[in-house]
Amino acid sequence: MTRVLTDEEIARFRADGVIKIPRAVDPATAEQMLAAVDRLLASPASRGGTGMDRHLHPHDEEFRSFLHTTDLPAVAAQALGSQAIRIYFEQIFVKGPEVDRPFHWHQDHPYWPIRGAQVASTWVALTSSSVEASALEFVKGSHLWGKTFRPSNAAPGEMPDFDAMNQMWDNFGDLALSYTDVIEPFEERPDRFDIVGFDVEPGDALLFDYRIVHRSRGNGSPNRRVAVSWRWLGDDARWAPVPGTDPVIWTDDTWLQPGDLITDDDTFPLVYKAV
Ligand SMILES: O=C(O)CCC(=O)C(=O)O
Repeated sequence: MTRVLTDEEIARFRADGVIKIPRAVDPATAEQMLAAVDRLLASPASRGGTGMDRHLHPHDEEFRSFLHTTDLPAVAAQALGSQAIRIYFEQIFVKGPEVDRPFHWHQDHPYWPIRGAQVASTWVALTSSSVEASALEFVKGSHLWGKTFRPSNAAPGEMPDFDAMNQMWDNFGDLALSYTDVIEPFEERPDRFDIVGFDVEPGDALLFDYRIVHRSRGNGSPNRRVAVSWRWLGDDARWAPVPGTDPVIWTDDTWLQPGDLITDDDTFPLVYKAV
C-alpha cells in the first residue's frame, strides 16, 4: 500500500462523510481505466455509461485487475476503520459534452440491499471536470443525520415518476414510496446546509460514505466527463435484500440470509485484508 491517509483525512472523512484524494490513482492507471471504459462503451451490451454499466469485475478481467493493482480498497479500509474490504460492484458514469442530465440529490444507501456503517464508494475521475460541469457535490455531514431520503428520478420539489422507477427495476418505485423524508433543494439554504463540491483531475478520487447526500449537475461544458465508482463493503456490512433495492446482486446470487454479515467470498470478493 503506497497511498496512506493521514489522521486528518480520516477524521475529515468521518465527520464530513467525504474527502478528495488527489492522485489516488496514478496517471498511467487512470489512462488505462479510461481506455477500459471506452472499450466497454463500444460493446453492444453497453448502457451508455449512464450508471447501468456496472458490476464489471465478474466478467471483465481488466476491471478485476483494478481491484488488486490500486490502493483504493486499502484506503477505503483505513477511512472506514475496517479490517477487511469486499467489492460490492463498480459503476461507470459518463456525461457527454453539453449533456444536461443531472443526478439530483440522493443517498446511495436506500438503493442497495446492504446495511451497516462501514460502506463507502470511491468515485474516480478519469477526465478533468469542475463542479459546474458535473463533478460531484455533497451535503457535508448528512451521512450522520440518521435519515434515509426517498430515492427519486425527479428534481427536488417535483413528483417522482414511480411507474418509470418500477420499470427501471422491479418494485423500485414502491420502495421509494416507503420512505417519507423527501430531498430538498439543499443548495438554496446555505444558512442550514454546508455544501462542498470538488473539481477533479484524472486519477483524483472522491471517497464518500454511502449515506451522504450527493449530486452531479448537468454537463454544460464542451468536454466529456468520465468517472468510475467502486462500491466497498467493510466489516459491519450486512445483507438486507428488501424488494425494490438494486437487483444487480440478488438473493439467488448468494447463500447469505437477510441480516447476515457479508461473508460470501464468491459474490462479494475480498479485496483487502489488514495484515
Ligand atoms: O457520476 C455521477 O454523476 C453520479 C455518481 C454517483 O452518484 C455515485 O457514484 O454514487
